[in-house]
Amino acid sequence: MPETMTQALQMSTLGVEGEGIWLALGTIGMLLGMVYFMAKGWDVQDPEEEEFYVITILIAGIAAASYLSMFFGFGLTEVELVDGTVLDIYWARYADWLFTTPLLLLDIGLLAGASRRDLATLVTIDAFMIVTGLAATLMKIPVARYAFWTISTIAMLFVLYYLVVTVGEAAADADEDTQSTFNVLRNIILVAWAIYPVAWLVGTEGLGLVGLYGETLLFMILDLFAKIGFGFILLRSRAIVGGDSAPTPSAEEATAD
Ligand SMILES: *C/C=C(C)/C=C/C=C(C)/C=C/C1=C(C)CCCC1(C)C
Repeated sequence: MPETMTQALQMSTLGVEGEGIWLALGTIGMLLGMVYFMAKGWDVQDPEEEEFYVITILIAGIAAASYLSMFFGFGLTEVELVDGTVLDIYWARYADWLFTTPLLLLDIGLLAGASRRDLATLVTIDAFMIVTGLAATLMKIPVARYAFWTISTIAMLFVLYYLVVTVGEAAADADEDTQSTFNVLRNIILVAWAIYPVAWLVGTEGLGLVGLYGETLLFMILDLFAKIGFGFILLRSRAIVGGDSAPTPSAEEATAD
């Protein structure tokens, strides 16, 4: 094989620091999760229960596509800072998160029986968090990067607060199954999500204490936990079965205001 082709192949399969192995594992993990959720939901008839399957399968599918694109080096770009430092950035993550984080919040919000207004607020602040996070990632001036990181992190604290307090209030009216599933999923979000800004800060986008190899591994573990682990617990729960076990958003809305 001509040398340039070999190099191109190595670039696309191993990544910059050999992190391609984690991107491959991430792709496989997301695909396995997606296939499992599809198989499990195959003959679900209940429309409410079906909704949770559709959302959760979509989350795994979007993440699988994003991981595959990063594995092939497509989702990778270089950002040159004003001091000449060049950062290797996997921007495809942010495209993934822009869709998957609102869908995760939709899953837990629908489970809790939150009102449509509360769901809309939560999703809006969340999208703001990802967009400002992407801005932090693409800025050329270091101080601007940290300024946007701070804005994004504040938005994340709002999302987590809103989830615990407002969505938590809606969940408190639900049956026992729903409440206990909500508590587990809420804790997964509280723990996993809070690590993302730290990973950014210590990783290549921030202080560079951890290289691309370690950072990609960390994000892969977090992504699988926050999406597949989350989906596994949600879809195995009896709480998602419709009828009187989970209040619908519209029923909740009628009593909430
Ligand atoms: C499946 C993917 C998930 C659950 C991703 C969550 C991502 C975040 C909570 C990211 C947060 C960030 C900040 C709060 C600061 C700026 C950098 C980000 C985007 C990593």
